[in-house]
Amino acid sequence: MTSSPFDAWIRNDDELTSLLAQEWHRQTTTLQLIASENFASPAVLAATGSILTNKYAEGYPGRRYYGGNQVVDEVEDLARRRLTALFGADHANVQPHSGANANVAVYQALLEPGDTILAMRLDQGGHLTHGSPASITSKWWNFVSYGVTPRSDDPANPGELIDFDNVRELALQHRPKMILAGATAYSRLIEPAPFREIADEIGALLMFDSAHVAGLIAGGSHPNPVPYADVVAFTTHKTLRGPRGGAIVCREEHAKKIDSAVFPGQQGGPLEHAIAAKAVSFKEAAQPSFATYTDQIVANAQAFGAALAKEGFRNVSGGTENHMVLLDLREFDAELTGKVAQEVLDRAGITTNRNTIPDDPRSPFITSGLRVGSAAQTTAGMKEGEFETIAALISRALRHREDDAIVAEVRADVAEMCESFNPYANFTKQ
Ligand code: DSN
Repeated sequence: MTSSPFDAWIRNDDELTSLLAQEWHRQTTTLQLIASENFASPAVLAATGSILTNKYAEGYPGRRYYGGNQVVDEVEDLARRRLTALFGADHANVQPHSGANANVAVYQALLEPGDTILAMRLDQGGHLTHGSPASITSKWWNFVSYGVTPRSDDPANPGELIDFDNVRELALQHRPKMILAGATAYSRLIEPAPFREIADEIGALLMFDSAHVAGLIAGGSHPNPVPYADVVAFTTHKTLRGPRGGAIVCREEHAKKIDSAVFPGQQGGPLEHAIAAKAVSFKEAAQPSFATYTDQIVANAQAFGAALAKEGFRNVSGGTENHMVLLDLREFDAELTGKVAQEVLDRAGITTNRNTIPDDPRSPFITSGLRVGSAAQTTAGMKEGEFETIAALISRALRHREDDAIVAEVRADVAEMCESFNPYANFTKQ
C-alpha cells in the first residue's frame, strides 16, 4: 500500500505509518461526500505539522503569559489580518480549537447564564451547540427554537425553508437576547438581512454560525453576513478548506469580550501550528481561483441533487443552493434508513453521513435522511458530469444492497473514478 507523501518523517513507528497509509488509501480511492469535510492543501498540511506546535502562547499577540513569542505573535497577527480582510470584519479571533468552542465562547462573551437564544432546531437543520438537550449549551442558556416551513407537493414552492414568520413570532413572544442564524443540515442560502431586521425589531444581538458556508462566503458564492451580524463564528475546515479548527469575527465593540471568552474563558494555550495553517487557508481563500472553486462547489451540488432526484431520492426543500444535498430516502425506498444507506455506501467506497430530515419519524441514530456534499470532490477536480455518475452509483448500490457482487462492482467503479481525481495530484497541478 502506498503512503501519503506527507508522512515521510514518521520513522520507526510501523504501527502508525501503517494506519496513515491505510487512511491515505481510503481518502484517495473512495469518494468523500461528507458535507463538512474537504481536502486541505499541502501548504495547510505542512503548516499544521510545523514546529509552531512546540510553542506555548497563552494570551494574545503582545500580551502573552510566556516568553519567546516574538515570531508566534507575528504568525497570529498575520492570521488575524488575513481573516479580517477576507470578510471585511473589524476584529478576528483565530484561537478557537473548534466550531463548538467558538460558538460557546460567543454565548459566554455576550450573554449571561439563563439568557434566551433563538436558534434553529437540531432536527430541522440546527447544530448541537444551537441548544440541543445533549449539549452543555442547553444547560447554561435558555434556547427557543425556530424551524422550517412545512413540506409541500407544489414543485414551485416545495417548502422546508427557514420559516421567517415563525422566527419573528418567537422573537416577539420570547424577546431573546440573541438570535442565531446558521445551520448544519440545510441546503438553502441563508439570507442575513431578514434575521437582522427581526433582531433590530426586538433589540437582540445577531450571531451568524457560518461553519458550513464560510468558504462559500469567502469565495463570494453566498452573501457575507459580516455587515449584518454582531458576530460570525465558523469552522475553518469545511468549505473554507483550512485546518481543523474554529474562528470568530465580530464588531469592534464586542472584541474584548470575545477575546476574553476564548482565552481564558474557554481555552488555555492556543494551537499556533493550527493558527499558522488557518493563515495559509485565509490567503488561499482570497485568491480569484477560490471564487471559481466555490462557484463550482455549488454547481456540482445542484447537478448532484438533480441527478439524485432523477434516481428517486427526494431533495429536502426541493434542491440546493450551497454545497450539500439533504436526501429524504423514504420515496426511494420506504424501508431504507439513513443508517443502512450510510453503511451500504461505505461498503461501496462512498463516504456519507446519515442525517435527520425535518420532522423525521426515526431517531437521530437511525434517520430517514442522508446528507451528501460536494466540497471535497470538487477540490479533487470533479465537475457536474462526475457528480451525475456518482448519483447513479449511489442509486445502484442502494437498490442492490443485498447483492454483495453489485456493491463490489460499484466499489470498483468508484476506485477507477478516484484514480483520475486524486486531490493531491490536483493540488500539485494548481
Ligand atoms: N459535525 C459537523 C457537521 O458534520 O456538520 C458540524 O459540527
